Amino acid sequence: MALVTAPLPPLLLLLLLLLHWPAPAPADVSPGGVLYPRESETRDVRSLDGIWNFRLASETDPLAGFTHKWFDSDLAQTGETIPMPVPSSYNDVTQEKSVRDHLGLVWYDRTFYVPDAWREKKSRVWLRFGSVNYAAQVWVNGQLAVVHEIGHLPFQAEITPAVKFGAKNRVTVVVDNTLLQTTVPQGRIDSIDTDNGTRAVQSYTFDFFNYAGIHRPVHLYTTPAIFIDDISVNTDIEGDLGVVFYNISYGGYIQPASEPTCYVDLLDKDGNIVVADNGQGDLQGRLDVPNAKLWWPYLMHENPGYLYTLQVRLKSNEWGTEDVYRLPIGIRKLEWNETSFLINSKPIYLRGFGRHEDSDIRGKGLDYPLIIKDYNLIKWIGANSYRTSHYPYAEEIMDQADQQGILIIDECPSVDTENYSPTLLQKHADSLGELIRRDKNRPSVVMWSVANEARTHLTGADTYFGYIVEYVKSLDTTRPVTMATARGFSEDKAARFMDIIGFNRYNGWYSNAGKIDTIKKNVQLEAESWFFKFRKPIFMTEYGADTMPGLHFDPDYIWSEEYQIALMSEHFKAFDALREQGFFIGEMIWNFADFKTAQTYTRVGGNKKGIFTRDRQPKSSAHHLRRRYWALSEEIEGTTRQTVDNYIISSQTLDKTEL
Ligand code: BDP
Repeated sequence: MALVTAPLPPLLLLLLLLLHWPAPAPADVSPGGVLYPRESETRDVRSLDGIWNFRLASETDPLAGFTHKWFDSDLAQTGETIPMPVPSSYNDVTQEKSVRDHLGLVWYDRTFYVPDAWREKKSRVWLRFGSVNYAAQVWVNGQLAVVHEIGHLPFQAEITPAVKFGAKNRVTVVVDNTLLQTTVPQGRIDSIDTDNGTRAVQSYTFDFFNYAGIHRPVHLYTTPAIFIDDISVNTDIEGDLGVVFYNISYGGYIQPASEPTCYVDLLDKDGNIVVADNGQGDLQGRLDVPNAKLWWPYLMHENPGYLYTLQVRLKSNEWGTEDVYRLPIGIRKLEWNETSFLINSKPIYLRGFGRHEDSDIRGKGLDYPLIIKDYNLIKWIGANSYRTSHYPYAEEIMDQADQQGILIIDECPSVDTENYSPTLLQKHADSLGELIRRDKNRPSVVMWSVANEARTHLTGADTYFGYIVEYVKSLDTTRPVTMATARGFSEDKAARFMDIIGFNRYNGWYSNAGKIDTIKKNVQLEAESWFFKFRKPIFMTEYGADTMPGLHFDPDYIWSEEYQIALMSEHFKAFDALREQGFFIGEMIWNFADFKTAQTYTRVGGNKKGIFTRDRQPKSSAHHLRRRYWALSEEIEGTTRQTVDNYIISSQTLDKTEL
C-alpha cells in the first residue's frame, strides 16, 4: 500500500491532540529520585503484575474513555475487556491484527487491596511503573495520579491521598503509542487510502517494532513519612583504598524544623559491615574502604561484578521515624584519554553486541527466564559488554549486568534523530536526565550513548548535540559520552562533542553486498579516519549481515550462514589490524538475536542479523564469534580458554614425520 499525503482525518487530529494530554496537572508526580522499590524493615513492596483488564480505544470515538471517564469505574463496566498480561507488550498476545497494529490509545485496569496496617504506620504509598511505552496517564480510584511520556523509563507517584486503606482500590492506565516528530524516538502519522476509506498509520524509520503497553513491573510500595528520596554514589581508588562518595536526598518535610540525620554503612557481599558510619549524621560523605574489592568486568578478573551494599538510614527526630534503603554499589574507576578507555587502570577492549529487548509473544515485556538465558549466552560466548540499543533496558536486566560484570553502554531512546527542534531537544534531554537519574549508581554502566544514527550531517546537529552532551556532562562527569554514529566522518557535525566515537557500518551488506573482499580495507580506513580527525578512542558499534538460520551456500552467498561467518571474519581481520594501532577499543556485532521489525520487504519476519535466533538458539556464527571472543580474552586478559571446539583428533596419534 502506498502512503499518500492527504489532510489529516478528524480521528487523527484527535489523537495528536491527545498526545498533549489535555488533563489537569497530575496529583503528585515525584520530581525527585526513582530508587528501585526494595523491601526493608521500613518499606513494604507489593507487585501489581499479573493479568489486567484491557481494551482498545474505540476506532470511531477514540476519546470516549476520557469523555465517559472510564477511569471512574471498573473498565468491565464501560465495555468489553480482554485479559492482558502485565508486564508485556500487548501487540502479540492476541490473534487480532487490530491489537497488533493498533495506533493510539489502549486502556488497562486492575484492582488491589491496601492493608489497613499501612495507615496505622502512617506510611506513604507509592505506585511505580518500570516503563510504559510510549506515554501513559494513570488514575487511582478515579483520581489522576501521574502522567509520563517517553518509554523505557520508570516513573512513579505518591498515591496516599487517593488510596482506600483496608479496602479494594483500582488503578487505571491509558497508554498512547503514537510517535511524532517531537517524540523520542520520532515517528510520523500518515494517512492511507484503504478499501474502507482513509486510515491513519504510524510510520517510523527505526528498525524495530514499536511494541507498546505496560512493559515492565508495576509496584506498590511504602515509605515512612520522611523518606530517602534519592542516593547518588561515585567511587574512586586511591592505592589500596576504595573511596565511596555519597549524597543522600530526602523527601516528606513540608517545613523542616531540623534536617533529618543520615547514617551510612558499607556492607560486604556476606552482609558484614566493612565501613561503619562516622556517627555525624551527614547527608553527604565519604567512606574509605581499605583493601577494597573492586568491581571488575567479566573475564578481566576471577571475581567479576563484586558488589557492596550501601546501607542508608535516615532518621527524623522531629517525626520519630526512620527509613532504611540498601543500594548495591561497585567500587571502580573509569578513565579515558586519546587512545584508551580504562577500568581500574587497565585498558578495556569491548567484545560485545548491539541488542534489543525483544522476544516472541511478550514483545518488549520483561521476562525473567529470558533475562537469565541472555546473560548465560553472553557469558558462554565470551563477550564482556553490550549497548542497550536503542533505549534503556529494564532495571532487572541492568541488575544482572552489575552482578555478573557485564559492561553497559547505556543508550537513551533517540534513534535516527532529525528535524531538530526545541521541543525535541527538551524531550531528548529529559530522556537522558531520567536515564542518568535511574542508572547513575550502576557500576556496569560505563558510557552514556546519546543517540543511535542521528542525522548528524543536517543543519542544527552541532548546536543540538553540543547542548545534549553539555547537559549529560552537567549530570555526570565520571563516564564518557558516546553516540553510535552512521554519517561519514567528513559530513558529521556531532562526533567532536563525544569522548569516545562509535560507528555503525554495514560493509558487505548495505554497501557492496556479497563482496567480502571490500570489507577489511573499508573498516580500517573508516576507523582510522575518525581517529586521525578527532584523536579519540574508536570502536565499531554495529556491523553484520542478515542471515536465515538453516540457509547454506558454499561458496558463501548473502543471507546464508556461511556468508555471515565470512563477513565477520573480514571484520575480525580489520579489527586485529586496528588493535595494533592502539586507538581501537572494541567491536560490537549487530545483533545479539533476531528481532521483530515493522513490516517491510527487506525483512523476513524481522531483522535476521542475530548471532542467535529470536528464540535464542545459535546460528553457525555464534560458534564462530565464540571462538574469537574467547581467543581475544585469552590474548588480552590471559584467560584460560574455554573448550570452544569439539574433539577432532588427538595430536599424539599423528605421526608428524609423515606430514
Ligand atoms: C542500523 C541501525 C539498526 C538496524 C541496523 C540494520 O542502527 O537499528 O537494525 O542498521 O539495518 O543502521 O540491521
